[in-house]
Amino acid sequence: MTPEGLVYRPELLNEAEERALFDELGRLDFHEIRMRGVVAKRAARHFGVDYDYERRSPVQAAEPIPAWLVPVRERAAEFAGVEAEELAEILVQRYPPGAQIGWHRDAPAFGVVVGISLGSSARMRFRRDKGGVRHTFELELEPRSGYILAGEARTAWQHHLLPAKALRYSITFRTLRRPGHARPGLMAADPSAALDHASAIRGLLWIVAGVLAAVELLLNATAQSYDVRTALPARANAQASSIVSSSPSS
Ligand SMILES: O=C(O)CCC(=O)C(=O)O
Repeated sequence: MTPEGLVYRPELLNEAEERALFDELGRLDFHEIRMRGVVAKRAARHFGVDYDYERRSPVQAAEPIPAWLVPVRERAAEFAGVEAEELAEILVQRYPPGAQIGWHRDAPAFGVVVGISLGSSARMRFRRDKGGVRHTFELELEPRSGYILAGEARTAWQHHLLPAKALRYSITFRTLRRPGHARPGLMAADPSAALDHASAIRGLLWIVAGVLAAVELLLNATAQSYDVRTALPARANAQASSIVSSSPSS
């Protein structure tokens, strides 16, 4: 089952473009990725918007996009049908042999994801549980290829990459799910925003239901200890009725 919203395009870049990018990437100073105290084998660099791996959230004001990435972002934007500026977050990752990325969905603050692969090919796996059934899908990310994660591929499916066999680089562009950063048409086509609102409302309803249930329990407990008609404690009411029943009838 192919995830809805997943688009794959081989040869998004040509070989000359890949070679030029490889030179730039070879000069780039990559930063370590640390999650819960563990340093990942792959390394990263963020442009446009920074990212906090511990909190899984974007942080504004990262380094500006370098000139050599501008045409690549334009190509990615053209591929995804968005304006280049909408691809506000750019993540460049270096996967040495053996480096991988675990199962995850991209942070909800991001919208559409466009990925570009360079160097070694990589196997990207998808999984989703629906109606008690596990669905899976696999995609070979060839060098110079591009992919889009939108719709369910972005929100309902998780993905991960198997360990790289040789050096691989990926450049990932992401829109931000904030008004003014994503085109209205794209936001409408991406159901993940609506899904997030729906789950927030569902969560709120569960809290309200919980509070109501607690109030009902409290009222029941109060009604059991007190005679609601006389507001006397139940024991006092029992004593009162036994006094009434034991008194001689006239
Ligand atoms: O390297 C890739 O193409 C995938 C990157 C990815 O899944 C991520 O950074 O969330």
